[in-house]
Amino acid sequence: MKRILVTGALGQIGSELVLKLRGIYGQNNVIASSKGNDKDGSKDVIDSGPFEIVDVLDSKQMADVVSKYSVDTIIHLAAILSAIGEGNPHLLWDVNMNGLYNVLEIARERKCAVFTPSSIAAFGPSTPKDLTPQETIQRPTTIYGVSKVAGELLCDYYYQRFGVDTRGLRFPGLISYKALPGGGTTDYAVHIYYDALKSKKFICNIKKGTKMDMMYMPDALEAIINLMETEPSRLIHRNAFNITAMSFDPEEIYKEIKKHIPEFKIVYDVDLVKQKIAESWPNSLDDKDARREWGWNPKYDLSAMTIDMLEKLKEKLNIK
Ligand code: AKB
Repeated sequence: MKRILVTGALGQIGSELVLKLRGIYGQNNVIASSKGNDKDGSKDVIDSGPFEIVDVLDSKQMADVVSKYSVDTIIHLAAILSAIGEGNPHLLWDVNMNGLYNVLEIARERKCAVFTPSSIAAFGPSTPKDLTPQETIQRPTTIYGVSKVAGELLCDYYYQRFGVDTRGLRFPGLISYKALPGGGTTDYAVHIYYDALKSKKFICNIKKGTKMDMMYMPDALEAIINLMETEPSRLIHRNAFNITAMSFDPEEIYKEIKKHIPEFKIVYDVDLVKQKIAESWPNSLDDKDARREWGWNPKYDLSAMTIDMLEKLKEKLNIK
């Protein structure tokens, strides 16, 4: 990776990834792009290096930016998440599939490498739930999951048919303090930290006992960079590596936060759409292929993440 274009650069992952990439590859070698420039917390991304307005559905606009900066790698993060997608499946299909198709076509023409996130959503109710294998049944029941499976296959196809260097990871729920997640099912695991600090009470929209895989953002950023820097001959599962760092249900994260904020309370008001999605996903993934093929090794478990999240959020929210 020498000249990197990041789409969706003001989102939950992008707003942290761009700054990290600029620190490693040089400020002017990482081009942040987004459909708009008015998201909270986006100032440091926009001010610290090149920023371009790019709608991933406008292939000419994207191709112009790729040639203007001689981009060799596209990290394609612009996408709609699971819960929002169930509210507007047509929009999700358009953005997630046509956006990816445009990225792959530009990558084919201009010989770029491509990173695309997949998700635990690529699995469904008939997938083995515990230690879900790398290769197993994938029959998702959400439009987001359908787009993720199709995306994994499309990226494999572009590698096999056209030699595009496509790579990807099946991310679990990502927890971070900089930008809020944008409408996923796992978002509760971010909001719980904000509410623990702000009001000491959290209304949880996912049922007790519903386990999902999760990861702290610093590990997710390392994963993207390590995967993209791996010698290609080592990669067997290019576009769909299972990765996880922890698996918990709402009670477990609540109890972990309560160790630091004893007066913290949780109540449940389950969102039926999100609950159905959560129940269709695995409890925990088996990520041994990622560990073997490119050295995946997360640093944060639930306890280490909670200490760091509370410390960083207190600073951000100016809470003593
Ligand atoms: C979501 O909940 O939709 C995402 C994901 C697991 O892909 N965080």
